[in-house]
Amino acid sequence: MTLVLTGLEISVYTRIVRMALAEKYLRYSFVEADPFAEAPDPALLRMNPFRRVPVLSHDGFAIFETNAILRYLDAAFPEPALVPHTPRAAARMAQVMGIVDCYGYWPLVRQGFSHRVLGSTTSRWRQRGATCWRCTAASATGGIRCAAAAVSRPPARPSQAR
Ligand SMILES: N[C@@H](CCC(=O)N[C@@H](CS)C(=O)NCC(=O)O)C(=O)O
Repeated sequence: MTLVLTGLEISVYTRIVRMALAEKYLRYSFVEADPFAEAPDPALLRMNPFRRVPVLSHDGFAIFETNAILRYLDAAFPEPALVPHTPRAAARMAQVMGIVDCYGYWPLVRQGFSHRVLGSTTSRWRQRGATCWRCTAASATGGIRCAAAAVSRPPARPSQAR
């Protein structure tokens, strides 16, 4: 059984799938792909024509869209179950996921996190040569990786963020 997760280290959607895989104690390989790169990643494009991460591949079966991946994982690896068993609880879970997906991601991550932590001034934050607010690494890759490390630590107060 082979599970391969293609994603970006700092991607919140990628993180969601990683959390589900961890909850189920599943071993997987992680392949880094940057959906924001100037030149489209051909491997990512082949798996997802919308060029977004994450993509999960299970024994050659590739699936994208985080919600679909989570549903697939829960069906293919039922224990422990991620979806509540009662219809109302399951519906509430789907509702919360929909709210976060539709109304939370863009303002919190793309307009908040990307701009305040990564310092983005363009829609594609790799273009602008990221400078990490924590270590002031100047290279784009270094900055992005440093910011990723910072995500798992207590957040800085807004006034400290660059
Ligand atoms: N609806 C997709 C959204 C995934 C998504 O937006 N991923 C971001 C990274 S967190 C991405 O790939 N963005 C590329 C872009 O916006 O061009 C899902 O649920 O998986």
